[in-house]
Amino acid sequence: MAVKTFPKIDVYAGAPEKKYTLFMLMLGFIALMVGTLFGPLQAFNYGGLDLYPFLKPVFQSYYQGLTIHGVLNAIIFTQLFGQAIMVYLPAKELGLRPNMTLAWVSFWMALIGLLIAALPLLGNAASVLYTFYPPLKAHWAFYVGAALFVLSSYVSIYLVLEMWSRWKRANPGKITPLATYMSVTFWLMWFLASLGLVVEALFLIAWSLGLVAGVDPLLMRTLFWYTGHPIVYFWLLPAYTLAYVTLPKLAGGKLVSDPLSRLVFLLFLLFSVPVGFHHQFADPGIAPYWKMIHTILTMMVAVPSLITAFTIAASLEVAGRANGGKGLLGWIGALPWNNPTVLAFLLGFLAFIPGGAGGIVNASFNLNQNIHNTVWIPGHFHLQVGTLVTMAAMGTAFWLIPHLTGKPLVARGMALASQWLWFLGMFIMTFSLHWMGFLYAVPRRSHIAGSPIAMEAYRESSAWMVLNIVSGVILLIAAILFFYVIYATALQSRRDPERVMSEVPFSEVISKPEGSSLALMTERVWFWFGIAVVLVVLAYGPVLFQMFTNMNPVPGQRLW
Ligand code: HEM
Ligand SMILES: [Cu+2]
Repeated sequence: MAVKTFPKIDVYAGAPEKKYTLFMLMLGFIALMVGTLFGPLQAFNYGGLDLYPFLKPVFQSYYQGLTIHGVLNAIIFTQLFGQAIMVYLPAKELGLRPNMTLAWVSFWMALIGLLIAALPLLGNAASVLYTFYPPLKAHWAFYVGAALFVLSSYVSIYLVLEMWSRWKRANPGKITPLATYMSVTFWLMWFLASLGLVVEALFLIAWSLGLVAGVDPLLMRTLFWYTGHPIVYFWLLPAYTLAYVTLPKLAGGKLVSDPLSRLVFLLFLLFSVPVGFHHQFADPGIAPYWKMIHTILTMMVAVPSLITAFTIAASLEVAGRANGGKGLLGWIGALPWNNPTVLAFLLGFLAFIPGGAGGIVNASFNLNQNIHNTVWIPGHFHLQVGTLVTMAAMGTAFWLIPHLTGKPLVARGMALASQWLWFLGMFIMTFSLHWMGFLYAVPRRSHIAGSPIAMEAYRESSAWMVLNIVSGVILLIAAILFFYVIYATALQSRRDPERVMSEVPFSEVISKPEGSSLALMTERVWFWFGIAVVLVVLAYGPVLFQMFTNMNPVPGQRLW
């Protein structure tokens, strides 16, 4: 393959959506890099090692760092990745261009919102963690910036629905192609899911500007978790989409079933939202009856992930056998483990098994009391978002950045090493956090290394603490390797002209949608969206009505 330097060619002239996708993606990775910076320091904290006094000139507290970590990693990075992938994939699949003016509007809304929110974050005026529960009260710019950032995703919803309807008009009676179907249901789910946060933001902005004297903490938490659970599916589904529509091909096989994959996304549309009380099992003012209903609905939303486990595993087995793997487990060894993208997904899904199991524990109403607000919880979700979602994004970057820019991946060995180390570090850290939370009730969100009393109280968990330090070191190295690889790839001046032309690696499927009654049923997207709305109204309506009609606003506090 010829690798030449083409300094003057505008490679994006014929494909402006590539530039948009690259910008969204790289902005997301910049957020991830800054947010991740604090990760190892937090792991050291839970190992009894306190490096925060050294940060003092710039960062004022553990909690300021933790807010930046949560906001940049879990809100900013994840959303930008979704806005990149879930617009670009349908565009390529349908062969259509999104409305580029609006695409750039969404980019600028995200960037400006991010910058507005960053000022109070960096100035220690919004150290309220990424859940920003009232009555903790941040600077207004934090809420306004965050709101603008989230509203940017509404433009993405429009972009995809508009491309979809353009395609439908040109292809009457045809079944929506798979990646587009996933993207459409994903964005509709997000629209429904985000409404809680939008309403909460109206309250918080009015409050932080002094227009109202107080807000009701219970109502705010309920609105927050209305969005707060489905937001994790908003993080997860781009990774699933990539696992369905690209991973089988990258691994050398085919997706086993297209209709079943649609069903998974339909189930997420239906059940992602009406489950938020599983974050409020310990809250007063919500009847146990309602908590039980949300428990059952939460178990329903585990089903599409179980189907995913089978579908992806079967597709990988097809790939392994196509590559010559024999016997019960031989196909596993025959997968292309030396492909950094495939490696990232394989390891990410491996972590997802204990991650999912822990999630079922969390959701099991009274079991939740054992682990609620302990470090078990960050142990759990670093397997999900910190490992699977993040590794899916990192792995995808390894082919997507070359695909978008025409620049070949540099330091492939480092890319592979970064994924092994990230997986290993996360595995060790989450293992120890789970046990520290479960066995010793070590609280999450606590600067324990800075408190001799806490260190004394949790002395018995010191063996697990050592593991946290080890994991922090490993993850720091993993992060340095990964960010080196992607910036060195994106910033080099070499371009490989053939790669600019390369296709998105869409998988072929074994069981096709044509002629499938399941696929036809799932195609009635607006009908199912209506059902999703009804479910939400049933699961939230009565409780929210009661809360809105019995508000107890309290004044804000700044305790930092
Ligand atoms: C180098 C990698 C990372 C390390 C070592 C790390 C470590 C930690 C630790 C120890 C905590 C618990 C802090 C506490 O409760 O006081 C935490 C919290 C958190 N992490 Fe990470 N993390 C890493 C990467 C990530 C990534 C990639 C994401 C998401 C994409 C993420 C999302 C979060 C979130 C949402 C919290 C909760 C913040 C809160 O409780 O307010 N982390 N992290
Ligand atoms: Cu949840």
